[in-house]
Amino acid sequence: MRVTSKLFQPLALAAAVASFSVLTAQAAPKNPDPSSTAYEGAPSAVEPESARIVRSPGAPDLTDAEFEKAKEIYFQRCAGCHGVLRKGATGKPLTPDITQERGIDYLKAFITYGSPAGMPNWGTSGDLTEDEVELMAKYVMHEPPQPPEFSLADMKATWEVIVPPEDRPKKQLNDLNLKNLFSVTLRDAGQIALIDGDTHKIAKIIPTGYAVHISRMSASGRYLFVIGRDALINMVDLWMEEPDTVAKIKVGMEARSVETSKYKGYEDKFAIAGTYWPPQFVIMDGETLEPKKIVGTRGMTVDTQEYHPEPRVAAIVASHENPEFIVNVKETGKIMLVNYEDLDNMDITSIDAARFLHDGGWDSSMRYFMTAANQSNKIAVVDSKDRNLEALVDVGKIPHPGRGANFVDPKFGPVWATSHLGDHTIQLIGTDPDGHPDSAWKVVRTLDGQGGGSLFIKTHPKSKNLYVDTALNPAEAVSQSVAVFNVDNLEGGYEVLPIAEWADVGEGPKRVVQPEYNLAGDEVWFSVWNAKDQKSAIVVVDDKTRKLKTVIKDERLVTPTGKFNVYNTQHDVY
Ligand code: DHE
Repeated sequence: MRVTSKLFQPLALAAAVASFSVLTAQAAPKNPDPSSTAYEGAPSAVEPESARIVRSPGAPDLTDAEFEKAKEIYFQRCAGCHGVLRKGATGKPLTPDITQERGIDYLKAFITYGSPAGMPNWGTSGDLTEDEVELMAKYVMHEPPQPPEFSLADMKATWEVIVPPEDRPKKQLNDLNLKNLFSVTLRDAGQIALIDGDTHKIAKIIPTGYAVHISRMSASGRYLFVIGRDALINMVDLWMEEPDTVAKIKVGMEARSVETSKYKGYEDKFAIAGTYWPPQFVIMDGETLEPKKIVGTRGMTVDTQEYHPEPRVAAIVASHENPEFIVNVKETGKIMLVNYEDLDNMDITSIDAARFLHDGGWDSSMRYFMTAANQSNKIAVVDSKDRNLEALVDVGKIPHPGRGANFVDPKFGPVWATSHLGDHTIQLIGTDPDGHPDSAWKVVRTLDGQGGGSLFIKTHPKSKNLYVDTALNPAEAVSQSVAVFNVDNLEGGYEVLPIAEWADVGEGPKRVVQPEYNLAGDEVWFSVWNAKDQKSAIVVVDDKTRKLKTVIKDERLVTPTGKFNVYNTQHDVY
């Protein structure tokens, strides 16, 4: 096995040897020692790139070029769910012992058609060609290559302060209504669009990391933090005449989460980012992104207490009750309470929850962090005040709440709700142990939604509507519409809003994803997420009438997915 791309430099020799994958040239290797045959091809008249063959026992041979291409596709498309080391998380494990037993035809069919449990239909959607599907089926039968680590020095080498804090504005210099500004992920463009929530016009496009993922706000509402899947963080100053990046840093190879300190006295002081690879998180200066402290997450799993080499960092929230970040460690199923008062004598409390921790958000009191342990079909509830696990609540199949939705159930009082990737239900969990002790930390109600494949659910304190997307449902009619419930009449069922039809963007897969409210809570925005070379849009719905208000269309809106209203994100309103 040999890894040649710049990102994934040659591996630990031991790993290559252990894998028994041998990269050979067609000519005999000049050195028969297996540890070096893993890296060296013998001189040959044949163009080396085309001649090298990657071999793993039991897997179909691949040329070096094929292996490189498959590796690139894997890291772009598959690693997010199945893991860099392919040990599985949101997706199933894909280690050679399993994939070789399944066989090439089974793998090809699975990649082509997907599954109702959330595996995308890479073939029939047109994302991968037939040849690419076959290549990927062969690739996952090989030993996974392991990328290198990423140290403080590596981070510092990428760190850039473009405008130092002393040169930044002392007050807001633009006319934007910042509280109603939206940061919109333009996933495949590697950009965000700042969209004015009052005029529905794009105020600015800012280049960010590759396959940019989420935006989060600093406690003051001045700085916007954006993280790409390539672990590049852009820190945008919204006070500048034209908001722009004032600092950036790459914190690893692959990441999904960024957050900033929100505890009283620590506003805008620290930022934190968690990485999928390497499995670690880093605390940074909140004004410059200078990396201060890296903490690894490798360790034992919560249930079988086995060592896991790749426990990735999923959602991170900033506690309002203590000077802490709450960090979800996906594969070990542990939630870390990371105190940032003293980075040299760091106090980290590890809470045993369940595998595989993914996304989540606060209850309405902002004391309890409600987070999905998705493959365990549970919601873990962390009491951020008493700093312990309050409950583990059994829910439906593969909960995926985003940050969830808080509202008052007419019968059971304050609840937090999640939808599911693996089934059609929406479940409401009581969150008021003092006022409604009988309902607390129990599923008090189960609603039937449109179908599985739901990613996000949303309401607003001023709204009576609960919106549920079904972006990954295999049925077009379902993935292109949303269900909306009246929270005062939950037995009344749901209305379907044909969001993609309203967008009228023409051909394409057009998944409708992630409801997000404006500041006033009277508009809700949906992304109509089409393929990169097709038209996408944002559909704005009047929350009171549930009718179309406007469609934001602009050729710069390439693959919009997440939308983050500045005020709602800053204040955890959902
Ligand atoms: Fe996300 C949040 C991980 C695929 C859009 N996504 C998150 C969070 C994690 C995560 C850990 C929580 C961050 C936090 O709160 O700190 N997402 C992953 C994956 O591992 C996964 C499954 C596969 C991958 O390869 O990345 C994945 N995510 C997607 C998408 O395909 C989505 C739909 C489109 C996109 O832009 O890539 C997507 N993820 C989002 C959005 C949020 C998010 C919009 C934030 C929701 C919010 O309301 O806060």
